[in-house]
Amino acid sequence: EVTKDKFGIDQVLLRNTRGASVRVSLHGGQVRSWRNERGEELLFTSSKANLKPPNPVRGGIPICFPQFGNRGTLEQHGFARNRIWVIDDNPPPLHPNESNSKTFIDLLLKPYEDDLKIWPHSFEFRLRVALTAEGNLTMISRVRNINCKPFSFSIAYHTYFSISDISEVRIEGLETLDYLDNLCKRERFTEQGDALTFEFEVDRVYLSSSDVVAVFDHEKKRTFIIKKEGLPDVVVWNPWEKKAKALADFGDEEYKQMLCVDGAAIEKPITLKPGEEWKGRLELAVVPSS
Ligand code: TA6
Repeated sequence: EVTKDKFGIDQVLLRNTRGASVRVSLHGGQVRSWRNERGEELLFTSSKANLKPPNPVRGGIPICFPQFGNRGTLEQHGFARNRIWVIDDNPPPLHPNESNSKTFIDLLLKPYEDDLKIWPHSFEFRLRVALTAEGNLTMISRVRNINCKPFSFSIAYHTYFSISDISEVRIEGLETLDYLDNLCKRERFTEQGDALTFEFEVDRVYLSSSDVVAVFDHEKKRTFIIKKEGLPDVVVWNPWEKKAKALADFGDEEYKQMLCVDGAAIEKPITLKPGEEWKGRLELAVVPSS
């Protein structure tokens, strides 16, 4: 159902028959909450997050579009996460197997005048957020070039997973991949052969990853499974202590309870000719693990 948050911004609550839920804000088209059927929150949001538009909200799943990072004239990670989206009442149909979820909401972002001044491309960004019967969260993005000259964009679903202890987490599915290290001028390195664990700040873009990545939370005995289509790269970020302290909207100790693992298309920006549409899909599941 649709309610308003304390700033009067619409938010949509999706709930399935088993009691799992997803809450999406029209501020940024941002998933703010994903809970399992026991009501446990699966996404991290900082206790110091600034929820007031147009601030980016530290947590949930901000959508980085049309750029990732802060190169050029656009704001950090682009404008999409800072703008008010609208509910899309008559979206063009997705092909059949995408509409299998009963509970979903379709959101739409069109360019704001001010954004057209710095990013002069007439696009439509349609986002379907769905909750499956099993409690999985799926996000389907469709970006279309309405009728202007070709444009390119990068995109990332900046997913803040809630974890029990960053030192008890490992990621499988990124072994042996090349990655760009944001902490070393985006230089290219190659991941060694076993699972990724964390003892310090990590800020990397893994390239051409497989379409499934697993994040094992040892203490909570559960694993996040990330399935993606059209999103070749995976961002992995934990600020660790020093960077977290330097961020105003990040509690000093909170870095221990979060990890960003983002389905993304960054290394090779996507180019759309007039009338062309790109589709990217992310499905998040959480399964018990020994
Ligand atoms: O790689 C992820 C990253 O680019 C980090 O460098 C850090 O800036 C993070 O995104 C968070 O960005 P934000 O603008 O949300 O503070």
